[in-house]
Amino acid sequence: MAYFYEEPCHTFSEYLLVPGYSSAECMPANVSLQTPVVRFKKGEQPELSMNIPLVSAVMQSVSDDRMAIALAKEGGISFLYGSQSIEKQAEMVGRVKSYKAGFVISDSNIRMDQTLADVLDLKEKTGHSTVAVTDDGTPNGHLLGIVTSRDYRVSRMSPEEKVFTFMTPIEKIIYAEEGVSLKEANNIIWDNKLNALPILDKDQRLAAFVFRKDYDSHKGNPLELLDSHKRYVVGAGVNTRDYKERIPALVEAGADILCIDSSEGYTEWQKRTLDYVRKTYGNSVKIGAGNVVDRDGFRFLAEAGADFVKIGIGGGSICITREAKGIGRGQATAVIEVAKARDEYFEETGVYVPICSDGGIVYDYHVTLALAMGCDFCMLGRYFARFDESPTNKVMINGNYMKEYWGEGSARARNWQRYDMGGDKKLSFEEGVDSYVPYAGSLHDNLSLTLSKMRSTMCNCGALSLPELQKKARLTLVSSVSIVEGGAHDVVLKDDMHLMK
Ligand code: RVP
Repeated sequence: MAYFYEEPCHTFSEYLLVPGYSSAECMPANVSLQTPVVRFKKGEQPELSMNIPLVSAVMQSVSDDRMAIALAKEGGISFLYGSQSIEKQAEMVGRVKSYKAGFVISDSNIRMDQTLADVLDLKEKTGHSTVAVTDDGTPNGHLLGIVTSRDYRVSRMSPEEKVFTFMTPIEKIIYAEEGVSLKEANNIIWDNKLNALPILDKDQRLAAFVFRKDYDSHKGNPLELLDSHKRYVVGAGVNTRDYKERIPALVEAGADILCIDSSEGYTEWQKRTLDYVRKTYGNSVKIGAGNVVDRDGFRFLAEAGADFVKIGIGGGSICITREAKGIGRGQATAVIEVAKARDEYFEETGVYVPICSDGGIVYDYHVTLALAMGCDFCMLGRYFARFDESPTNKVMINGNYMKEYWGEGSARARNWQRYDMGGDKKLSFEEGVDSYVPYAGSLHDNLSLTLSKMRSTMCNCGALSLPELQKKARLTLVSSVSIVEGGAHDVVLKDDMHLMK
């Protein structure tokens, strides 16, 4: 007879934290959000940790190189999506690893024979007012001039006016040569009262810009996550099919950590992939596996050598796996059980295998709940998809800005390997949807707010670190009636007054 669980499974919204004693030193400024990413032995330090417990999802609509750089600046890690060719994914890794903080590849470029109308279009599209004029209109062409908003007056000029008639030509531009340090570049900017300094290679090709505003923001990223060569840390998703080709290419490109991306991780395919990594690279290549939702799944992957184990089936905002296949488990219940299994494994073996709660984060406090329930970090898709830095289009719908967001199991992503258990490549049903999420602005602004809420909640629980939170947290299930009590109730919200007319 089938096994029946005695209790129903639960989601994050069914729990609350009950505050504990906070001493005077329990202030948000004193809270550390540092967390391990890879397995380590008792008494030793993990080889890779993060400064904030957040990673971005292995999804086309979430994690590309731009997102990876933005998140590493804040102290977290992006896992670049694997549903693309090996070459393209390795190039993305390469772009993150070769990115030099403060040196920005120009994203607004134009040719001399284009027009003022083209400049204005470009400005509208990128939101940037410094446009590089290169011989071929590419970011690395020969630099011939620069156009900023000080070079033209829309009211006095024809939109057909050619760029070369009003650009500031290269002879009048102050630039620096490749190899200059960020400090030197900023001194040039400062001494010459510039807003942007072009960096040229020895053939006078544009390599990058250094912007005055970026210098300030760079100084404002005390938690940025760097490797031993001061490059940003980046992750990459892999699958259980082409791993023998993909993994070497990603490792070669410099990926710091890999993650097997699958909706169902308790499989022989994952063990084979982990075996391959250990046989080929020993412990030098770090790789997480998943997803699982129970003790058995965790133990299987921990014993197979996973560096971290990812939890969650069917809880993602764009995920319809539960509807399509009838598999899954409430995310809170899954995290609680796997966290117990992780602790039990640690007791038995002296090896700590970090766990990641993947999907289903709706409110900022859900992250703190997941951490209190025992996970070491959370993976989020919808959350990051809303920001400027996500790879998708920003579109206006009914007067509101939205960003596109689609699941890896949707027809749009066509990432069938993830759902295909080794059989027919062309599965005929979808496990994800194509959707919009409300546009929310920059990653930095939103994340700062989320993190400050988390630190504040931790203080309410008397915890200054994540291990302390996990020890001290007291969680309670809430009844459906008390959920109503938790929102604004029995008042008429001013925004809803029109409903009373
Ligand atoms: P969310 O943060 O709730 O948007 O969930 C993101 C997670 O959803 C991903 O990390 C992944 O585990 C899962 N996902 C991605 N695509 C799909 C799908 O198409 N079903 N699910």
